[in-house]
Amino acid sequence: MPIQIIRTDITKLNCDAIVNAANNSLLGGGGVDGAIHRAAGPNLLRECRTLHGCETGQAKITGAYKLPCKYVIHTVGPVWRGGQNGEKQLLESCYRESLKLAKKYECESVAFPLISSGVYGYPKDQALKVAMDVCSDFLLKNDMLVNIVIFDKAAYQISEKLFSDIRAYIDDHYVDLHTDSLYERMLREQCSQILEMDECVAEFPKLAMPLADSFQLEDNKPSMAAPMQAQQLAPQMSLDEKLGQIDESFSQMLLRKIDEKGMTDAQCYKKANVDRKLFSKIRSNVHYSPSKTTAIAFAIALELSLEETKEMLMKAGYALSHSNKFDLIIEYFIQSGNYNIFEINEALFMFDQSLLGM
Ligand code: AR6
Repeated sequence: MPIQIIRTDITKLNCDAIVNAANNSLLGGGGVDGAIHRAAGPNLLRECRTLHGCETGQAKITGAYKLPCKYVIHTVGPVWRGGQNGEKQLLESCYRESLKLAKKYECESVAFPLISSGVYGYPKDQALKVAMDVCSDFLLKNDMLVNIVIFDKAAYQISEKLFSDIRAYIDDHYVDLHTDSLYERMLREQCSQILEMDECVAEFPKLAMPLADSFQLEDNKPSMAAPMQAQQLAPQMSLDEKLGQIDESFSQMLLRKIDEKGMTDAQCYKKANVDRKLFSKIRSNVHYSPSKTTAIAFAIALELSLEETKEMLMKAGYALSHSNKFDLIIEYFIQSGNYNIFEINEALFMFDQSLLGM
């Protein structure tokens, strides 16, 4: 199952376990710890007293009392002291140990705050990267829905360079749209070719027909590769004939590409941040219509070029346009050869767009 980045108050989440960014005493404090204890009520503190604290990088589990979840996993993140004092390893351990406990208690869903990134001062972008890396690693071998909760977006930034590169890409291509986009140019060129051909047929029908004939196959069916003008000139096909020529579907293309790339199904859907059940539905239904975010997630997992991505999207009935930020961000990442879905999702999140996968 996939990772979701969500912006909410973790105490409101109705998943199997939420993780608390606690301190070594496990006896409560400020930040998310304070919020969890307030929402759970005094019985949580009573149980925490029986645990006799917790080492940094380790985790312990309790009931959730008045919280909507079933369990609270308490973990103690490192205090940031410049990054050269084992902070990263300790923070990784917090996520790993918490996930281990969640698995042991058969949790199907878990939610993490960005541990250490508040009072303990761990830089938020680096804290998020650690969370993403450890959780995605865990999900390669385990099934669980992992929520990473970002509480205060204002304080959280993806790297400034990435942010400004994406910003610049969006700005450049919005300009494109207002002047002369590739799509508009192609459309105009095609229209003028058809117009030219129509005029030609009207004025010199005998000259035009051999050209059209050269694109005919037996039974008067036009070749799929024949240019549009010739298809226009071919005799009308019946609906049955047209349906007989139906193109490869999204699902068929996806499975073909998985084979071509030498991936297993699991490698692909995990890399796409897509749920196993959803993948099975796509696999078993040739005509499955995925959401646009799911279709793009697969294109990213398969590391398709921009052209291939567009082809795959078209099969699901979608396009990438230059008139919305979401599409431009996707295009930016593909053009830069960056197929890290979690980084793409961080960027989409920063620009208030829907995330990939699921
Ligand atoms: N829901 C989700 N995330 C939250 C919430 C919430 N309700 N409240 C805060 N955050 P912090 P730490 C985010 O300071 O850095 C406590 O006093 C917050 O924006 O809670 O690990 C403990 O007792 C930040 O990104 O935890 C320890 O003494 C993240 O949660 C110490 O703080 C973690 O911030 C632990 O410090």
